[in-house]
Amino acid sequence: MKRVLKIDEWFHPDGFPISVERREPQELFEPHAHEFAELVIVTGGKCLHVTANDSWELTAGDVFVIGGPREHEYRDLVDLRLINILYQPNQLKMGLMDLPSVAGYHALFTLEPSWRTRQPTQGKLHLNNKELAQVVELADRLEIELKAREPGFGFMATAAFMQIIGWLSRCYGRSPSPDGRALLRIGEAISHLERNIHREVNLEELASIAHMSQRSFLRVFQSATGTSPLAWVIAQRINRACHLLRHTDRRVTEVAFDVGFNDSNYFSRQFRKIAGLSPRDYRLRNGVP
Ligand code: RM4
Ligand code: NI
Repeated sequence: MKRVLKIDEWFHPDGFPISVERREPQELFEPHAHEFAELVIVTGGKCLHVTANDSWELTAGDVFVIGGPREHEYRDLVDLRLINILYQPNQLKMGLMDLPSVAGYHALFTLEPSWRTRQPTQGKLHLNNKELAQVVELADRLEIELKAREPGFGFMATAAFMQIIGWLSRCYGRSPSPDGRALLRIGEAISHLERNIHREVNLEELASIAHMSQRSFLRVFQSATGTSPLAWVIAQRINRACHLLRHTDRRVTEVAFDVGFNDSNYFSRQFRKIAGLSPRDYRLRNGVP
């Protein structure tokens, strides 16, 4: 059976969902998956990075995200040095604010971790020296907070992590690799969908933002996200609806309209399909009368 790195072995017992593991150098490590996600910043040396679907050479400046269940390993290590930032995506308490309008954010943090190959996937985000120095400095700050664990560390560490994510998302936009570009174009389309979540966006619009034909847009979108643009929009809207149902006392019909549906029966059907129960029951179950 393949090895899965466990949350309780790699995170502090206080449950804080971010942890930094420096590897200077990275030693040989058997193939493994994780119960958490892993943001990897390569600071020196080189190696072959092997995942279940593909393998590529790593050198200083390479940055990638491995989604938990995806297996990976490092081979042919030559003084490889890296910083692992381990995090539990669902436990993070950080407001993304306008970050989803940055295409690179989707490319690196939502698309890349689940990128289902058959697409070529050589070197995606690669930082130049200045960019690398900047992100290493932020990672140092994050690590200092996590080590000291003084009162307020959770806030400070989250802020440092947010800076890292924001900075890398911006860097991704300057990423010249063809693969990075493909993810980035889908990222642009997703940012557009997010900004216009309340209205109908048509395929023509999306394909033109991604600079692809409608057919290849659908194909690449599906392979990057595992779903169609329409299903993606509906899932986002239902997600927002869940939030409103839990945190406001807006009526179900109002919530439906708030998140961009114009038919509350259709909304309820879609809600049930995704959440497994009706909006009303969802609200009750979450303790809102
Ligand atoms: C290992 C290696 C793995 C990482 C663990 C936390 O040395 O870098 O990829 O998952 O550390
Ligand atoms: Ni790993």
